[in-house]
Amino acid sequence: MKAEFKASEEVKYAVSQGKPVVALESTIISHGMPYPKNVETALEVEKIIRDKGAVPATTAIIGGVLTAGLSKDEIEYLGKEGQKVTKVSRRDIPVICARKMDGASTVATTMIIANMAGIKIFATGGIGGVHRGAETTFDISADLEELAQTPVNVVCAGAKAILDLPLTLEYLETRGVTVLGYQTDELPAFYTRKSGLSVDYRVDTAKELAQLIRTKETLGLKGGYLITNPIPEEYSMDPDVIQKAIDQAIEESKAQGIKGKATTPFLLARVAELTGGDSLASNIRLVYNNAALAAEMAVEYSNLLQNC
Ligand code: PSU
Ligand code: MN
Repeated sequence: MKAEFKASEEVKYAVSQGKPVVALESTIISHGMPYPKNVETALEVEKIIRDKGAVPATTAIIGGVLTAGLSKDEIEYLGKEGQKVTKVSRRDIPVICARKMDGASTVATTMIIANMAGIKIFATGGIGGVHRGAETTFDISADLEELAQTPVNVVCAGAKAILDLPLTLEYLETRGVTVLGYQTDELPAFYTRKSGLSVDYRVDTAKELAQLIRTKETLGLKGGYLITNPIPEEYSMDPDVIQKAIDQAIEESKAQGIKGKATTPFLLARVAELTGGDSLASNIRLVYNNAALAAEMAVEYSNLLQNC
């Protein structure tokens, strides 16, 4: 075992027995939501996963160790520190580990940690993608590259319209990432159920999602699926309200010269402010919804393992 990697006893045992496990990221806690809602949400997500019969494995870098399965105290710490914790994507990992620092895991880093732990399914809110204006800024999230190479399957609510959604889909296609829609033909756009864009394949049951994962594994194909799960109707937002807030946040980020890894956290925080907390409430609900689907998939996936 690598000195820079650790799974909690509970996670290690569950994986070794082929029991259902769901990985969770921590940048959503430290950089994606304000304290204390972030901590409340992270703990509730773990509970939802347990209630469905799976083991949650929230991930982060703690004192230079890539960790799968955080304690309550560690989650509380990351939530309180917020933006002071380093946001760690793939390129940051070796330096943060070597310097024995703490770090919050993005989708890309969570996939890497989950893979080391043997976890196949991961639930989050939204993934990073191709930013608007990427044709000049080259701002494309490392999350997309990770989906192309690391065999962890990510359940999300689509991508926020802070991104260029058509370009994000094009990029995923080029890199061989299959985009699935859970009970939908249309790519969900995070706060809203619709984007006007199509997913690659619609899948109606958690059982079929688990089967698709197994088939990809037996074929020996690299990377994970992106499973998009629309926000429940009752929590979705007015598309005009959210679009206006996003447009304004992007204008402000340009005016203030926000760049690189600061861009996504800046836009997330500004959109939440501009919508007066409404977007945060939706954000929390869609994360719960994704956690529940991921747990159902993990249970189905575990059943497939036991039967073969
Ligand atoms: N999108 C969201 N919420 C988030 C993020 C993205 O709607 O919390 C976070 C995730 O951790 C994601 C990261 O992996 O931002 C992407 O950052 P970047 O665009 O810098 O790769
Ligand atoms: Mn970026």
